[in-house]
Amino acid sequence: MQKIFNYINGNLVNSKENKWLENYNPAIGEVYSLIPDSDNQDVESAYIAAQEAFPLWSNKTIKERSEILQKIANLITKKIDELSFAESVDNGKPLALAKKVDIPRAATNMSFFASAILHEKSDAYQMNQVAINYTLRKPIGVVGCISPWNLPLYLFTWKIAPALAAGNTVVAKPSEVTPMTAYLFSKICLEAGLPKGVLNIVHGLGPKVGEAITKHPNIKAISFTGGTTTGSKIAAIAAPMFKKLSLELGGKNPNIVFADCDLDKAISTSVLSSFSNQGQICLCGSRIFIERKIYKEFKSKFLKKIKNLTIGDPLEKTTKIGALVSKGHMEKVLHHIQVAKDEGGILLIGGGQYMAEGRCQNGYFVQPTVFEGLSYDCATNQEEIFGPVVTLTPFDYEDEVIKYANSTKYGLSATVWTKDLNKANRMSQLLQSGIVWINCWLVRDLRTPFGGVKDSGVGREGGTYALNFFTETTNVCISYD
Ligand code: TXE
Repeated sequence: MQKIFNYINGNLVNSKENKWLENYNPAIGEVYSLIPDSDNQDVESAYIAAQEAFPLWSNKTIKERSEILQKIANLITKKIDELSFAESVDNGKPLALAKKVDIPRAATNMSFFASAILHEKSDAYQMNQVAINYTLRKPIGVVGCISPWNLPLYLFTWKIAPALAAGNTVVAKPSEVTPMTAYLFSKICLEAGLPKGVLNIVHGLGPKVGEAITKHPNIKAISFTGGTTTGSKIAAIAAPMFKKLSLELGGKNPNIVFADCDLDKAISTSVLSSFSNQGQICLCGSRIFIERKIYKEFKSKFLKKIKNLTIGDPLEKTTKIGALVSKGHMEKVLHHIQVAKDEGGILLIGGGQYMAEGRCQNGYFVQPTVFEGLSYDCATNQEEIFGPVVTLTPFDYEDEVIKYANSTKYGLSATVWTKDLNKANRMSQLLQSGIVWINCWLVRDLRTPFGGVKDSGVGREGGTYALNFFTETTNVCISYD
């Protein structure tokens, strides 16, 4: 059985207690590797290594740091086949998706921040005849990065890249459900010559490893992406310790389709925003609100497209819908489908587990599922399902759909389909959302602020926002006389 190791102080090591956790291939429902079941002792070793590496790493020139991070980016690109395959096997996502989105984006995360630091500038404030102020941005020290299972290497590098680029050293924890590409990433760091201790990766369970990172008195900043419940636990521990926190949490995003939109584009993009990565993206638009005039047309064309989606073996080229990440998660999604039925939802397509044949007969597949006839405030339309389940709801007026859209506790992203720019601007003002996409979905410029309002999180990632998060500002005031 293949073993995954922690990456501490430049070495690939087992956990101190020599305990292991099983890692599943969700498309076939079988254990295929073991990961260290680490605990606070391993986090402590990682912390010590990171602390010792901090003076060396933070004192490197920006150019030196940039070059090493760029080397890591190049190696990710060179190993795209190996990494995409590993991501697909570990997570259940279609290999084609991993190769098109996850792994290229992981490389881009590294190269984006490798070059971003070359262009950073600080502020200056003139006080005529009195003084001049300028700001220094200093790395924080040892920081913690905790990432989820839905976009494993993509979100892992999204945190690590700005943390390292800004001169910090890192103790990182990938999801125990999808640890493989983080392990391969540690080998890439060794190959790229990243100095020992600069990045340390501790594998294991959230309540053991994640919590030990959060509680560590000398890890001064935590960047977390994952569930809202976990986010609130982390905030409860970190806030009294005055740690910097960036929390990217859940979503229940509205996808609003007005009658004056480009309907074909709205429909084909809505298929993607509903079911990409089996609906396991925090940005998926799981509540689709359609202006009543075009409701029937949208529904019939949307369902027709969904019928053509190929479900099954993630390694097959034609597969569009792979396996859910775990048995537990599949059961959670199936439970939500039952709740929707109990709430009186009318099932339009899907509605259950998909039983694949052959190699994947024991895999964790769920059919793309669409309901209508549910009220905007029922549990199905309020709770994050994080699977291939969406609802269709008609509306007549702008203020009505704003009420529906803003009714959940979440506020991560929203999509609006209309050709009327004034309407688009009005909606953007009124939507309680960190991100609004007009006539598109998941178009990402890495310089833009990324994050949510309400229970979708605290803080923004991306570009300067991330580099600011991973640094502390000192204002220097120099008197003129
Ligand atoms: O997330 P968790 P899970 C949502 C989605 C999903 C739910 C739970 O609704 O069904 O969250 O998923 C670590 N202290 N999203 O269970 O538990 C954990 O080991 C510190 C939304 O995977 O939040 C993992 O590394 N860390 C989402 C990471 O936190 C802890 C993406 C995320 O795990 C911890 C994924 C603790 N007490 C799930 N407990 C998004 N918004 O992108 C766990 N962890």
